[in-house]
Amino acid sequence: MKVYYHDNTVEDQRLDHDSGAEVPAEAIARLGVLAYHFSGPAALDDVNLLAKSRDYKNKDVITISPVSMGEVYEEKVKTFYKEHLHEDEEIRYVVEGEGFFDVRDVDDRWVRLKLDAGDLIILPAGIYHRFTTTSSDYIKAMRLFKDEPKWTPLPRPCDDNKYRVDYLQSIKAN
Ligand code: KMT
Ligand code: NI
Repeated sequence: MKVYYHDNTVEDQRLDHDSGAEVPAEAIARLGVLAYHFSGPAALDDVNLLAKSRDYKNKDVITISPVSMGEVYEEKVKTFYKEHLHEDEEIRYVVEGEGFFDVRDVDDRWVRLKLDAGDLIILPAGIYHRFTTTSSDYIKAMRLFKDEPKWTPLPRPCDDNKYRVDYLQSIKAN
């Protein structure tokens, strides 16, 4: 997983937007973001174990591409890229293809995580983030969720949201 500061230019969201400044793994961990890589024959078992250990019971697989989505693809990709938070963890495992997750750091800078096949990310509840496909326009991702998924995206600003407040509190000591 490659992690770097976004260059903050607004042209095509699917380009790399690599500012050239890498972000170390510790900095990501301080934001409460967890990153793993599971590949090889036991990869799915490893994903299932992790899901089980965090009490995740359900999953689905989504393919985001012009071929699978047809004409709503462009619209969907724009929606995923709107800054938001969730009141629950967001776990994503990349089965095939690639994608970018952008998360806000403590100074409100965009940190871009490039996920390739085998990469798994856990975004904590309350973190502002967004997602986009890359210029390859293809990702097949597993989405893991608990019994009752609360994946409604709450658009920024929602700074008074309890999960936002709790999240900021939780990373304070880091
Ligand atoms: C999200 O919350 O932005 C998504 O689930 C993106 C699609 S999964 C790669
Ligand atoms: Ni999200």
